[in-house]
Amino acid sequence: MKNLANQSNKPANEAEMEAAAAKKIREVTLIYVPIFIGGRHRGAGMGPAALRVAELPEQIEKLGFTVINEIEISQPPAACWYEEVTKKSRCLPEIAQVSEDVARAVKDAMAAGSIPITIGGDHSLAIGSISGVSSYYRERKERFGLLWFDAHGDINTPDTSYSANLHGMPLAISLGKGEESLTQLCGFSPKVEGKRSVLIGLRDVDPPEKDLIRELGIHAFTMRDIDHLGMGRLSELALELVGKDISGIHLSFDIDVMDPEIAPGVTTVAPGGMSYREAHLALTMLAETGLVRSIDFVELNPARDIRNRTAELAVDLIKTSLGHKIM
Ligand SMILES: [Mn+2]
Repeated sequence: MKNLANQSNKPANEAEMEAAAAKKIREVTLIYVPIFIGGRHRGAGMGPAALRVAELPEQIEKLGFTVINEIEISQPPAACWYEEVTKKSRCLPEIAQVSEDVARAVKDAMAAGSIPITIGGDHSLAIGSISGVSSYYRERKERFGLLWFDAHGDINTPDTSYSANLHGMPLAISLGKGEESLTQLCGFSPKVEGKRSVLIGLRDVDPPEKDLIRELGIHAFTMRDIDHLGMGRLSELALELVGKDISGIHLSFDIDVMDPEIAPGVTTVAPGGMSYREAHLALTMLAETGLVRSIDFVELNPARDIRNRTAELAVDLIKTSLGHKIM
């Protein structure tokens, strides 16, 4: 005879998952930010166009979401980018301007009840998107966690950066370290705490970045950890570490975390990256929490891509982040 008690008592996490799915937001705002002045290759500016060629909005709608708005935030004239680098942060006022615009757009999209997906462009746009996300939760006296997929630490400061490129600094800035005009965006700092921040996929980290990761108490999983633990176990750990007392998770996904064999269309190539299956498993498990409330997808560089393959991969990964499943 069947155990009826077991049938009515679903495992707690399954019940929680169903509840999360029931209240799931079904609206998306796409915020295109074709910015390249935070990095060192113009091609990053073509990322949004390549994702539209790969039918990003249409694919999102096929999942049952409504794209309620598509916004483009353009970067100021890029004269700063051609000047000889004499400062510690290249194009600082220009990026501060873009960050302010991105922060406002992201916060407005969340307040309107949609999931903002900010499409890069280089990773400096996360300075703005995380500011917008953080302002949104701050006004509601709620907390959020940060999952940052990247081959690199992105946690340099003006004093440690070799290149002065701001796309190597957005995580540091979000945690309150760096140029004041950026850390103080929206009038407060830090935007997120180290203990609620998890880095995944690291394999190219500068020595001062390692020090700052430790100092700020950020949870960091390298490719070695992925190989050793497996992505399933690692994702469970990451989702525990990001916090229990949070209302949402911000996903900041740098496409260079993927192995360059399958994602050649990036600026800062680092061999030995995540496989197609590892990335989809991590993002599926993240989506199953029902907590994904805001997303960045950055650093696609179509000038380095092969037949838009990396853009198509990015569209697949965005769909999985929104909850697309095999079954
Ligand atoms: Mn990055």
